[in-house]
Amino acid sequence: MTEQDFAVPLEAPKYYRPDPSYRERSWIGDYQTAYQKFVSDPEAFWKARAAELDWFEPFDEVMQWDFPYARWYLNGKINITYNCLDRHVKNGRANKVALFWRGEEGEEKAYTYSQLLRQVCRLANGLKRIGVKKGDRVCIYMPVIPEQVVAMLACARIGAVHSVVFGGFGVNALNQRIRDSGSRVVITADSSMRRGKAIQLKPIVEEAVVNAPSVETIVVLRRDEPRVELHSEMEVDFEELMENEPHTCEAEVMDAEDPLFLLYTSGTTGAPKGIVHACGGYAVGTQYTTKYVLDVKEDDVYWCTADPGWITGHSYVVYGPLLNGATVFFTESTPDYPDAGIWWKLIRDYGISVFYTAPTAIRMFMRVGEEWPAKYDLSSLRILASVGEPLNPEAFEWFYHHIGGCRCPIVDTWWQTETGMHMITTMVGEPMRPGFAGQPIPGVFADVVDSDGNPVEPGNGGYLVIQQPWPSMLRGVYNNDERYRQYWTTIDSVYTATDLAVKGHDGNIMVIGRADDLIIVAGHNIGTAEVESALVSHEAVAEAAVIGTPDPVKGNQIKAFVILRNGQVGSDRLVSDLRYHVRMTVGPIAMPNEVEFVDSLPKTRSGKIMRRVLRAQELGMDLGDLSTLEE
Ligand code: 6R9
Repeated sequence: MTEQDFAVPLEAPKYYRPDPSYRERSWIGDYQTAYQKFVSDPEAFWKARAAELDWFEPFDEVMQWDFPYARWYLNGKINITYNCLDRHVKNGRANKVALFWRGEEGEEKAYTYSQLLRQVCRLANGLKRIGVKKGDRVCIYMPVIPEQVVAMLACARIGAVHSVVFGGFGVNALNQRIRDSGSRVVITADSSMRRGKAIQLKPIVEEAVVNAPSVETIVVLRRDEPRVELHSEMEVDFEELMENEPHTCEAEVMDAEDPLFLLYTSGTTGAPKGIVHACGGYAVGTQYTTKYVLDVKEDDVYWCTADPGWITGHSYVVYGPLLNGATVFFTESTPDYPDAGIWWKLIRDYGISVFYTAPTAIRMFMRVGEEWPAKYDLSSLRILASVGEPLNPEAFEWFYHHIGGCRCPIVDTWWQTETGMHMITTMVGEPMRPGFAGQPIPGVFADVVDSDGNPVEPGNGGYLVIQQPWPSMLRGVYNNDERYRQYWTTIDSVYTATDLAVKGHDGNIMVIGRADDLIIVAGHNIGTAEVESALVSHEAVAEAAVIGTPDPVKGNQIKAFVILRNGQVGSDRLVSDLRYHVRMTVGPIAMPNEVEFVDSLPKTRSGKIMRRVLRAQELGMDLGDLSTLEE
């Protein structure tokens, strides 16, 4: 980051103001009033939010803070699936559509709340039958299909801790996540569909479980005809597992602090981190934000385009919307297949009213042109939302004009795998400032500070921090307490988000990007370390460093610098081999766009690669402080 990255744009702020009816009809009402009410009594605020859920046993205390460990809703007993399903079935939503799924070729599946509950119970019973117990970890590696959601909920039903791994990851990434979590069961499918082609997942799982001794059973959903064979002793058919199971399964009584799931996120160095979320606080945080930030109402048809394999999918495809009894639309199809009009066609055909997507998708659509959305009537849309990266002003304007018809508010939500729920945004109905995510939501104390933790003056930049615990905060990093403590000790006694941000004079916060070694490619967090270790695992490679370089659509793309082993010669062929190798080990999203062969890499005296130097060189920027450079 250079000085000019920190400058607040000089021109007078430009705001977009939604029609006042948005604020009048929103769940949150006036933002300032709601925020002040929260500040006047944070405990009462979070108590009231928890009261919007059903608890088997009430909690004694809202929060206990034993730095840096927080416990929320002490001794409260809850099951998130009871709140996502049974509660709605009992309260008049039994026949309301919970999930509406559409496949690439137009095939459809709908589950009402009562049907979804039955499916979840049957799979939950099946999992119990093969020995899955409360606290066991279950890895879910599936395409974006209803069974993926059913699998997550079935685990939560019986208190098993799910660890969903994005279906685009390759063998090594999957293996690492299965091993670290000690998963007993892997739930997968034979294949996933992408642009009319079936991508085989099962061979990846077969390879990933070699050398993962914790795995006892692989549950395989068979989609293709003829059905793939289940050869090993370990493999069980998904449908057979559910087949003769009863349609009811008592929801396991979970303590509010019991773990609900693990989700791996790429770290700066070494292995990905298993972020741990707890049952009670996560349920409260996602129910609250889906309702009050995305403003979901009874009649909405809600579509969040994220894969349930990422945190956005966990919180805002699955748990948050179902906790609110919403109708969730989702699809396996990619945004440009069979053509770049597919998403707009889906919005029209299904009457989507709340649409939540990512800047990278918006920029892709900007590039292909507004004639695509112009072909479809998008008047069902009521609210637009964005997540994953900074929503740059150009993308904001395009989204606002061409998708939202200059009518829909855009809710730009800043948050992280670790936060579990939205933290900073512009609430529905409030004036929107393009380029700025907005302000902390009621329930959250956040600020931009310098490295000593002092709030910066408006108009300046620094580190984005959260100053008080919140219910859906991570409870730990699996098997790595030291890493967990770092979040709270990097800057004294506050949670450091590792993002750089600027505080505007109007209180709005502009998030700039990561301060650590993560590259965000098309909204996916890629750890430099993961890609580098994949490259180095290739026989021709001695050393490697990767950096992000700007890409107009994906935000960033990956460039790799590679030192070859003696006797190896760089060639176009080797470049393709290396790209393919990364694709197979980490996954297609991590594939470098460019590979450059070099003789040396800039390093610190302690041997750490100075990626910022590579990046500065690549982008023709000032090299900055080189005092720690080795030579
Ligand atoms: C939810 C999610 C977290 C990182 C985060 C930041 C970036 C997310 C953003 C945003 C600017 C937004 N990020 N939302 N940057 N504006 N609205 O994406 O979680 O995958 O853990 O990524 O994404 O850099 O630190 P996760």
